Amino acid sequence: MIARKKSQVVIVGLGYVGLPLAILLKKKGHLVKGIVRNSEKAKFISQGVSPIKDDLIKKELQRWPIETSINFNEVANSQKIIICVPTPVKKSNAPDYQPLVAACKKVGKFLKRNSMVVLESTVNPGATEALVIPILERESGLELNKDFDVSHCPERINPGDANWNTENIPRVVGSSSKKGLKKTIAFYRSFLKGQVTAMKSIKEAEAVKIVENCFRDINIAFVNELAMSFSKMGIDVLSVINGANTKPFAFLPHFPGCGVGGHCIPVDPYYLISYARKTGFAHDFLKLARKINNNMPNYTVNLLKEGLKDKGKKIRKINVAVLGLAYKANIDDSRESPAFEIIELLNKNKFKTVIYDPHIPSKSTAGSLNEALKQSDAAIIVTDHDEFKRIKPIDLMKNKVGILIDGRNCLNKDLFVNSGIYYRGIGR
Ligand code: SAJ
Repeated sequence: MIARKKSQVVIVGLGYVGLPLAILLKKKGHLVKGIVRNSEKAKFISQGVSPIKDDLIKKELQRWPIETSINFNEVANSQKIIICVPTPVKKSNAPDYQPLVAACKKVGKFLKRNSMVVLESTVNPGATEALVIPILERESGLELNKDFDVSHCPERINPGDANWNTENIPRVVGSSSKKGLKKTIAFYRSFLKGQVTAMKSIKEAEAVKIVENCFRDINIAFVNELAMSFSKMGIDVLSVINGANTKPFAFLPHFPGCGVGGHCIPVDPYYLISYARKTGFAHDFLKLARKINNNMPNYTVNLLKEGLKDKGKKIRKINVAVLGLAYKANIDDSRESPAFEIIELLNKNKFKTVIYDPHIPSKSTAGSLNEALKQSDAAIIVTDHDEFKRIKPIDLMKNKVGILIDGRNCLNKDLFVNSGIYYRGIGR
């Protein structure tokens, strides 16, 4: 039986979502073309050089290089176009759809009849129908559901996760028509191992992703508030959360920290807040959770100031080692990381900062942990990288670092307190 020639798939945006997706499709025998904004990045990816530091992606891309360019004309040679461009927020926390609008305009220009366009980027409920589809119709002169279909299959990539990946993460799909839904689900099921679930509409698929991440943000805010409250009661919040987690049902542990970073959790709630506002609804609870989480960098710096006061030290001429820039452990992604606000607050308070992140040497001002500690009187752990979890009291004592603020509660408090080091965690 002659194997059916797999049609070409174009992936617009080869970042932490689009690149693993392109590699997987190529591995499964699809003809794949990538489109990016930067010609140098296009050259590297075509040569099998990954712009993403992830070791697995690096290895796989070497084996399956993706032909990539900055031209959208490849859309004209493909019937499947998957859009994976960033959807950040502006300084005002309003959604920034500029990259998405630009991509849709260029896809529309080359869109052909019988095409399937899938949006994987995270957007607020209603955005695909209000923004993406009108641009595609206007630029292509084609008619939705007659000449082309549009679906939303929200990305669920978890950077740095060794267990869940593009191939096995379950997905949901919402489409502009029953025909489009059937086609899109069949396509995704042809290369994914994870379950693909049909939603009743595009809006439902958009809402699923936003709800997943709002759920996480409010639960983190809950434990951050507990941490600030229990700290005044002399209760170790980490021990209480772990105690509550012995309940085998109806409890999902989250952990307090010096802030909530990344391109998803601190961003996605604003998508829902801003869209709901347009429909006349105020998400007070989501806004309060964002306010609590956004205040954690300030709370963390105040713990340091309290420590200095307790030890009778003046703030002036105090050097602080800021350990970690990445928004979560063992990755090199610092988007929306609380580290930047902590550094800004330290500088505003006249502290001098020494920055070290083993995964982001380019933005570090010290070349090693010991070099950072040697120059410092105090240290704040912002990211629980494995290297920092191995810090021992002696590492601080030999460098005369007398104060440790553990912004990720990743060290054994008693070990440091019993060594005479002033230790404060978040809620312990
Ligand atoms: N954080 C806390 N306390 C927690 C969990 C996280 O303070 O209990 C902080 C982290 O330090 C980090 C931020 O929140 O700064 C985000 O952490 P995250 O583990 O949620 O990491 P992300 O942003 O990579 O989240 C992704 C999300 N995946 C997608 O959006 C597709 C999210 O939906 C997943 O729940 C999350 O991975 C996961 O479960 O690891």
